Amino acid sequence: MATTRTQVGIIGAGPAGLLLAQILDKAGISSVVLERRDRAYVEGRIRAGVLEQGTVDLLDQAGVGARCAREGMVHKGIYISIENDRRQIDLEELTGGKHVVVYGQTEVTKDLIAARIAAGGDLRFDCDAVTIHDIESQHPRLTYVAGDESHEVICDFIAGCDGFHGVSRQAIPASLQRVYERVYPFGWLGILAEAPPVADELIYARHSRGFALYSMRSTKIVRHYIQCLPDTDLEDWPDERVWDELRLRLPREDQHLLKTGRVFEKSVTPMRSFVSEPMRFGRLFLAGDAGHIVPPTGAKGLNLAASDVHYLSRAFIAFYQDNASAQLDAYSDKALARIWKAQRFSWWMTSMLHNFGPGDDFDSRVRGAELAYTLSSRAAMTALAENYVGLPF
Ligand code: RFL
Ligand code: PHB
Repeated sequence: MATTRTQVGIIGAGPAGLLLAQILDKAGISSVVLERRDRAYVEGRIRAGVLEQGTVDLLDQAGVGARCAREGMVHKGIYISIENDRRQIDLEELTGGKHVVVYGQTEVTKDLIAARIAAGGDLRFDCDAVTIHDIESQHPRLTYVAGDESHEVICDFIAGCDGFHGVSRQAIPASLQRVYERVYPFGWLGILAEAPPVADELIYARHSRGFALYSMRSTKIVRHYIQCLPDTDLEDWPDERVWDELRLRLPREDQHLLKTGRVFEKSVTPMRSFVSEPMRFGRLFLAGDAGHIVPPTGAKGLNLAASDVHYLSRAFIAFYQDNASAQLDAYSDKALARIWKAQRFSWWMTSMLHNFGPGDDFDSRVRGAELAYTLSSRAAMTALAENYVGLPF
């Protein structure tokens, strides 16, 4: 068995794990990142697209913000459409100058991996059967298998950054865990395609046929989504059918602007809200999707991973620099306070914008009225804008 010693053992090389390793490294704290998949898989995974300013600032502070600053697209507003009629929410005007940046999570991940490798960081791909041991002791351990060899990493702390399907959350005894969950009766069918964006900003569309979102990755690549059934078979959705549906749900004035193009990715994402409390057990700390999931309507998942990492990295730095563990003790409560606000916002956006299907007539009218009210009231629009650009860390 090959043994390594480190200060923080990190499970998962998604944005949470990589960013944590990068920030700790800047503060002189050692870490080992163990990732189940190979590098190409991790770098190819298509996910989020909207970064809050706080996330962009954190990437900057971690020394990985340069490409995002060059290539990221600043979005000063969003459009919301109701049955083909669109309205603008001017984020900058409503929030006193704040905006979001459209820059793919795939690119964030590539930038972080390149930075970890350039810094000589210990980042290990293809780690099978990662297992957590002795989390209630002073020296928890991680074991895993790579090729034919067994490995062991002895740490001071473990950061569980292994996403919703990882092993970290399962290491917390069920009797000490409280889970809050809502599964929605729909998913999103998403495409990436070679086509110009429909509009200058993202369009969130409520429509009787179902929700649609018109997003982008660059001036040449679009990322569009349509609401679908959670068990949708992609075989039933040839590209033409997706484009037709996207056109029908667009604001009237934009319908002639929808350009089709080669679709090079198509997938279905189920929608859920999920929180597991607390986010700490012994010397194990959860961060990102390992502890919580939001439906993507509010664009909050990646940004929450970033705010968790901000709190957790500060707590580790206080521990190693000042021998103070108060911030580690406060981590779970502090992170959860922000997580629940983002949960509320994501649930609210999801409920106002989606079609919940038959048998829901009263609630559907109330949600429609809520959206119409939100768009008619400066106070309500300000609340939406404030949450969309991101609450402070
Ligand atoms: P990740 O990205 O899932 O990374 C976890 C990593 O852990 C690895 N892993 C393991 N490694 C070792 N051993 C094991 N047993 C392991 N099990 C898992 C995995 O391979 C992976 O590399 O979690 P992290 O780092 O917490 O990051 C969270 C974000 O990825 C997620 O919240 C966002 O993608 C959510 N999200 C969005 N967030 C936003 O902020 N803005 C958006 O616009 C946005 N849009 C989206 C989204 C998520 C989507 N999908 C596909 C769920 C749009 C979609 C469609
Ligand atoms: C995306 O571009 O993938 C995206 C944008 C906004 C969202 C969710 C996803 O709310």
